[in-house]
Amino acid sequence: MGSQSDLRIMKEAAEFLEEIGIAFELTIVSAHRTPHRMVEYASSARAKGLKVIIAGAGGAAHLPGMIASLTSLPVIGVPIKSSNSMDGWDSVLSILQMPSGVPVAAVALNGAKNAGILAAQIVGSSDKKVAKKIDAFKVVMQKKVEESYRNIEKKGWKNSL
Ligand code: RP5
Repeated sequence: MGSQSDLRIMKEAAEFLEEIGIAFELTIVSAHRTPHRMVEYASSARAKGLKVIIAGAGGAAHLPGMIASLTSLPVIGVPIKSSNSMDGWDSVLSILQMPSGVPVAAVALNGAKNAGILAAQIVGSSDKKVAKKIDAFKVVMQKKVEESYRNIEKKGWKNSL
């Protein structure tokens, strides 16, 4: 993430990866304030054993795109509504509108949990154990929705229109 101030959002990705048992590292790498560290981090990421990079940044969010320009690992970008964001669109568009040849998988504004899930799915595409855990997560999610609509149906509101 680009700043300590992004942690309140980015911790949702970390929490998901922790829950599902995927090893990860969480750190601060700023495209604008520590550009040399960003180059070093991105260019050594694959050799270090990383499989996916989740990069979260707000405002003029250049971090995900710049990281993607420096590595062949998949990069997931999390646009963050930060103190320097106008309304969040600045960050969304900075991450979404990448030039041809340098893709970043952009999730929703503040969508760090989805970034964690997508990263796990990328790892799971070649790791059966991880894939099984994601399948189990989806079943839990489905059951929660089923419980919600059953509760609504119990009230007799199902066909009230
Ligand atoms: C971006 O600027 C960071 O990713 C953060 O979202 C935003 C504001 O940073 P701080 O001024 O809070 O450190 O580069």
